[in-house]
Amino acid sequence: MITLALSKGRIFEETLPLLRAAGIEVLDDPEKSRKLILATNQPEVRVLVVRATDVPTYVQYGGADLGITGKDTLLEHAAEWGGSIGAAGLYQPLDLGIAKCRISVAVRADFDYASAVKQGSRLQVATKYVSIAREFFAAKGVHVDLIKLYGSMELAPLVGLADAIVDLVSTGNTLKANHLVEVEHIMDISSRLVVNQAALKLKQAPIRKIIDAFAAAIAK
Ligand code: PRT
Ligand code: MG
Repeated sequence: MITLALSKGRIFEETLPLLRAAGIEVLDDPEKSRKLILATNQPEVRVLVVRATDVPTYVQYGGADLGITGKDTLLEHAAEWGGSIGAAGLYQPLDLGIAKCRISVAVRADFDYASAVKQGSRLQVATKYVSIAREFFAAKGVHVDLIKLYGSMELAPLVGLADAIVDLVSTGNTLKANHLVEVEHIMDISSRLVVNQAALKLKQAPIRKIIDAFAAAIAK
């Protein structure tokens, strides 16, 4: 059996065409079904529906052989393992180029970020991406207090919880709707295929087949 961990929503939707290219059709719609293990047209392939942030954990511990996860999530997970995905027993063979966005610093439109940085002020920064944020501001030499949040980061500057946020931005509509502006582009994000290193050895042929089919599909 080959088990693939996916999160609902954009990653699931954007993975379906890649699965199809590998000859795999998922037989249930995770938005409609309450099942957490979805069968596919291939009796030897199944899909687990997990929280986006849990995908690397499932793959690391062998609950799934493969998974698809955002670079954001992967970097934060790797940071818990000394910054290396290899140390977490993960192998990252492919950038799938799906669920693209960027990770940015944003502030209230009336906050003078440039002056605050220039003056060497200590910034309060709210984020789910504590490792990415810590590394970014350390490299810039900006002193920050990081405030860990699990969602709706955009709210923090509006209620005085933080001066700035580090969050994912795609269209920019969420920032705009909350009167926030992007002041730094930290990095581009896309989703990656991750594979359990031990599974790759034990189930080499079927896993390679999936990796190769995904690679061929994204090269088109
Ligand atoms: O929702 P849950 O807490 O379970 O987990 P999650 O939010 O991590 O999952 P999900 O499915 O929302 O996101 C999974 C992955 O999709 C992320 O890890 C990213 O790699 C990728 N992705 C791509 C995005 C976005 N684009 C995105 N725009 N993830 C989140 N957003 C959010 C962003 O956080 C912000 O709140 O959308 C909002 C901004 O969108 P715009 O278009 O208004 O700029
Ligand atoms: Mg979400």
